[in-house]
Amino acid sequence: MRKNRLYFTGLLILTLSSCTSTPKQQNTEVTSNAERIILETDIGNDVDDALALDMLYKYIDAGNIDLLGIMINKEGQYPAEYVDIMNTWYGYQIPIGIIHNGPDCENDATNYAKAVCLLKNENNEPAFKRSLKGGYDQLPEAPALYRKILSQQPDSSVTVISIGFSTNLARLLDTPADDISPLTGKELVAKKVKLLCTMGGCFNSPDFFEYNIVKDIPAAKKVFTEWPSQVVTSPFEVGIAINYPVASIENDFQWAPIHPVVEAYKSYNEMPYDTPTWDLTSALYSVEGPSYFNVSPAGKINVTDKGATEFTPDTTGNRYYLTVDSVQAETIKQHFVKLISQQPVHFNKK
Ligand SMILES: [Ca+2]
Repeated sequence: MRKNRLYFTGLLILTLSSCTSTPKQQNTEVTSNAERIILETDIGNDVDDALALDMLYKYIDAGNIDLLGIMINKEGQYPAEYVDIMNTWYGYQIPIGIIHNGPDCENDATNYAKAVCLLKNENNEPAFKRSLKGGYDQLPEAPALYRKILSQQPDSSVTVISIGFSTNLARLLDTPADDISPLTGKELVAKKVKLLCTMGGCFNSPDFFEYNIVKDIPAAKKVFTEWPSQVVTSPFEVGIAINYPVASIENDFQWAPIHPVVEAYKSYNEMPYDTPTWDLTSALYSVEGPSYFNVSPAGKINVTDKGATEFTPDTTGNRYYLTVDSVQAETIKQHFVKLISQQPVHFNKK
């Protein structure tokens, strides 16, 4: 397995684009009860980000969420270009924020985002349509886009799903008041965000240093300590207990001549392989709530200098982590397969 999701002490162990109608502005379609979501992702590193993003488009399709923005914390052209492909393929135009001078992760895994972007059809044309006209490095940086989006939302209404590094979130907290908002980043988050749900950490072994934490330890320390809202994290041990089955990838997508998540999956690792659902579990909790999981008592989460995560129960704390038993894991797996293998609302074979 190529995943670099887990570190032990000091050592890494761990167009065919035939589907889309004209991209739509989702805001015209969501219900008033839709959860307001911003995704923070290192898409292009591990393929679970692509699966999690698929889930969010399906939740938009169902009217469950309003996806306000997709913030990327993996640097480079291809993560943003892949998100543009995903937006286009699923028929939505979600604003994209990018990162400059982020953690170095280019060689941590096969960059499936790049692989999908470079795919060609039988006419040697790009296999998937884009909506943007290139210039992916000119997209707004995530902290600025967060400020713009958050300032326009009702108070205590936004959920941030963070399934990558904490870099953008830490930078957001440090932003000063500006023309967009008289509030600092931390004040803006305190006013507008009701929940941060992360995929990160590990609570069943003190010697495990989980990838999302260890790639930017200072940022993770800052976010787990200073982020004003409630924080719920789905740790390493949850996602690795729930494997998305390769049988679904091979059999459940026959309705799509070519699919940007299936192509990502096939390029990420040597087929056939099942894949842990780390990032999917965070998306699930954020949108559908705690019923699929066991939730820890209230407490505090400390990130150590080496990148371990320590939980201390504290009735005055507002940090929580998730666990699952084997029955819950199976139920969640079946739910993921059903959700991800369904056709998008805007899928069009023509
Ligand atoms: Ca991720």
